[in-house]
Amino acid sequence: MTTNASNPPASGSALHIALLGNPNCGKTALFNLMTGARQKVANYAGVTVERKEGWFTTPGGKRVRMLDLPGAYSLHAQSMDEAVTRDVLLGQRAGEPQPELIACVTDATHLRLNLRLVLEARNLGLPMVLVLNMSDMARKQGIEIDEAVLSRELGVPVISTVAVKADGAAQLLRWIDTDQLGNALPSHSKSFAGDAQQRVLDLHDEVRRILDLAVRAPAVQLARDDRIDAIVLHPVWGLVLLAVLLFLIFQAVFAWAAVPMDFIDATTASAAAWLNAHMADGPLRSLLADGVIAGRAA
Ligand SMILES: Nc1nc2c(ncn2[C@@H]2O[C@H](COP(=O)(O)OP(=O)(O)OP(=O)(O)O)[C@@H](O)[C@H]2O)c(=O)[nH]1
Ligand SMILES: [Mg+2]
Repeated sequence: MTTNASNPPASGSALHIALLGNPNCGKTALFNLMTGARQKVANYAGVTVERKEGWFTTPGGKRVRMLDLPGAYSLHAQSMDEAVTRDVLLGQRAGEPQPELIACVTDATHLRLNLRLVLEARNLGLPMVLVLNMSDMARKQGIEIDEAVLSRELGVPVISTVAVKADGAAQLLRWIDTDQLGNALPSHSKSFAGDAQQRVLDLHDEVRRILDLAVRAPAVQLARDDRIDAIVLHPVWGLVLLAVLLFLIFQAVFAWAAVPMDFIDATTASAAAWLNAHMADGPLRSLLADGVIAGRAA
């Protein structure tokens, strides 16, 4: 599908921004808010992953091309969506220019989860701004984020947005108008090497350190997050939990699904039998019993 309100500006004549972020943090809402109807939606070549590009001119007259990247939890890709996102950011996807600025969008009410991707993205060495989206929800929940401290600790500019409010991207637009890309080059970074488990633990420690300095959340939420982290990140209990979840998924697909399947089989068989008993033989009965009912059951 293609929506088109005018033609996109030629590559090179506009600032090329990519929206990166965890699934559900509000990237598409922000993308829609900023680009309006000036969008082109297609698939990335050779994969069934949606590619959304849009364009707009800022109040200060800067032309922008914006890419709404598929949601990702990590740049160490586990899914096709994450692989596309990683490749675009690295400039390794054919026909796709490397973005000039990453707008790393986070759900401000779930920074503990969202900052892991931010820390990974910072290591790419591209200009980057951290977007604290859902800042309305964070305020309502009593979460106080010190943007200056967060910016100092991450080494990138920090901007708040509310993607579901008409002027919710005003701060981001102002930043694009007034700031230089050079100011968004991460002033420092930290690499997270080692095996997957060590990397997750190191990321978790760094996120915790930064949040301790920059965020004050109601004690109840912190205690709850700590309890969850203590279990899912535990070297033994985390693996046990994963095994239990995989077992439950397996059971749901292969055992529990038999109950509704048997029910559907029995219902359709009795409906077909009822039709056979109550309708005169002929093409209509065959159509209903062998076509419509049997077809619904298949
Ligand atoms: N209150 C509030 N809701 C928001 C905000 N931004 C997004 N939402 C809502 O959050 C939900 C998820 O937003 P999306 O834009 O679909 O999230 P996404 O990051 O594109 O998700 P994926 O495409 O799955 O990666 C939607 O219901 C939005 O309306 C915000 O700033 N404040
Ligand atoms: Mg989206």
